[in-house]
Amino acid sequence: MRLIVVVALSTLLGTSSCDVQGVSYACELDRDCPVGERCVLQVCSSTPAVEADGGALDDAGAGAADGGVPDGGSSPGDGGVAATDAGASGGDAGAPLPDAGPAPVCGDDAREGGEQCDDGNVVERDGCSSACRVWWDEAFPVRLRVTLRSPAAGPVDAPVGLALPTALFPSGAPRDRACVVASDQRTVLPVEIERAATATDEALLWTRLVLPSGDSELFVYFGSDASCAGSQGAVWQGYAGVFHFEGSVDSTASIPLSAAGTGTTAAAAGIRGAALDVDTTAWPQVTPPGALWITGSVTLEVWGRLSAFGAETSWENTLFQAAGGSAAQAYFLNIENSGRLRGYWEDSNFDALSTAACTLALGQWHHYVMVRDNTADTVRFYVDGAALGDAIGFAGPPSDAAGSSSFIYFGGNFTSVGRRFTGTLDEVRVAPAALSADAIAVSHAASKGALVVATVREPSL
Ligand SMILES: [Ca+2]
Ligand SMILES: [Ca+2]
Ligand SMILES: [Ca+2]
Repeated sequence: MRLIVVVALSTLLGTSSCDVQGVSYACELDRDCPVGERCVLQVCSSTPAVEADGGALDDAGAGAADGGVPDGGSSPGDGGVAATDAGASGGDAGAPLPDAGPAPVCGDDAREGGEQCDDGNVVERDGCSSACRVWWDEAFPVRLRVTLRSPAAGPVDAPVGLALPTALFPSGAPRDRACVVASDQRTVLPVEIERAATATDEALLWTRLVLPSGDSELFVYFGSDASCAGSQGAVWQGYAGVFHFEGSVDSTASIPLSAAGTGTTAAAAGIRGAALDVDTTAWPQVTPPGALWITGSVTLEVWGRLSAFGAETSWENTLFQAAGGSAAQAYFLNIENSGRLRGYWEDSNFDALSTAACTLALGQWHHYVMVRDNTADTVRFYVDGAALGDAIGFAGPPSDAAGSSSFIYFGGNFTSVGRRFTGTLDEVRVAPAALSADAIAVSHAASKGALVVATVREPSL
């Protein structure tokens, strides 16, 4: 019953900003909240009225919250919530008393009792759930609170990769669906399920948002039959092709991918999920190249892990080659044994090495990028999210459209065995635009899982 006094006093004081109906306030600790409220799931809440009477907490002493009014057990002054007085403490000597006050009603536009919010309705997905929780949709019993940390200096509209450990899924819940929701508990973000969780392995998801600089949060809801999948195009908007090499979802742009050469590519462990082992006899190709044949601005990205250095002394370790037939090459990128990236195209015959080199060692994953900016007339190279040397100017872009037998090779080279890539390739992307340095830093971090600094299951296990 003392708790009733707590609630009444809090109301009397009337100074709590948390008392504003339909609005909740973030907190880390109880001390961040007004008197009478506690920090529950990082939101100020008057939930302690319910916590009570286990009798172990606020009831122990003569705290100010008790108002000094002894509860003799005979007064009908219970203005509040029923059923909170069942505990042994607090001096309830007599028989249980009838609670005169009404139980909280969710949807009455008044925040009461344990309600985290009350927006005047019992509608889901509007920031305050049908159970008056700061929760997107009560149909989903579990969510993950994901804290992201962007390495970029400013906001970046970028795909963000998430990995959800199988152990976090509710028992028996579908593992092949999830909804990703922004921190406002309203905005549903695009989602692509790269790989559904299995009994023994994590789920891999991609979403897309304008990622602010520094820390931010998003939520992944799961445990329901409802599905938010099917918006892959939105996740990869602005890309001509994205290849995860993950079974049936190896290309988000539905670009047919096949093996070129005389051998076969083999599935392997990648920087994220599965990848492809390639060698001098087999590598993935796209034929015809379709939207991947780009003569304008372009960004080429690939994760590669060399298992053997190229056999030649120049032009080794091809990452991309867009060539073939009667068409001149639209782009070409390799990582030389020296650790320099080389870019090339025709007919203006651009051929340049990065002005700096990285340290290239066998067995290590690296993220290689070339950006051709046809507005600035420059080429920029990146390794592992950072610029490799200076921008390099060029005189003119490639001029040929794709020919009837043109192709895109990842790791392959049609002129020389010794120039091919031997190792593993993963997460290949081609965008018909000159992506910014920030976007490339985010892409690098997103693929290797480095954007996520914390994943908390709510409710906890
Ligand atoms: Ca209410
Ligand atoms: Ca609502
Ligand atoms: Ca992969």
